[in-house]
Amino acid sequence: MPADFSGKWILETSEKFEEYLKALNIDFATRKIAISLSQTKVVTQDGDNFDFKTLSTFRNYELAFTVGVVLDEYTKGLDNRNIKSLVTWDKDMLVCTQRGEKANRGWKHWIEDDKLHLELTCEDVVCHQVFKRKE
Ligand code: 1AG
Repeated sequence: MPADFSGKWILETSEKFEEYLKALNIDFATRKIAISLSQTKVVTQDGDNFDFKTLSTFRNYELAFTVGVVLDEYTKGLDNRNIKSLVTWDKDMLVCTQRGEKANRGWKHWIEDDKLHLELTCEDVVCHQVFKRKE
């Protein structure tokens, strides 16, 4: 059975998020808002087709992708960059490489003990977020 990411997840812990935002050149004021937010992930999964919605009171972000298919992603409302994203499986982990202006950019999602983990990487910064199931 492949990992099941679907459901509603709420942010529980976030490490190095502000450093990650800095690496993306997000300005001071926006960073202060962003780090104070509660984030919810709403994930739907149908085989290798995924839809990740990241919701907050400030901004929302949606990413729909198919594993193994390169996607032109525009990070609207985040750092507003155009990137080429490719998500692949590494065992039960979703691994995304985001090619563009920023070096070493990408993310990983995995499930461990019924928690959703997200590692966001940009340059030499790795941010680690953990989400717990909502209701
Ligand atoms: C992502 O996750 C990132 C989703 O692709 C959003 C999480 C963090 C924000 C990243 C960059 C922030 C840039 C500017 C800050 C402004 C607003 C913050 C709003 C945060 C809620 C949207 C990978 C995966 C699929 O879950 O998307």
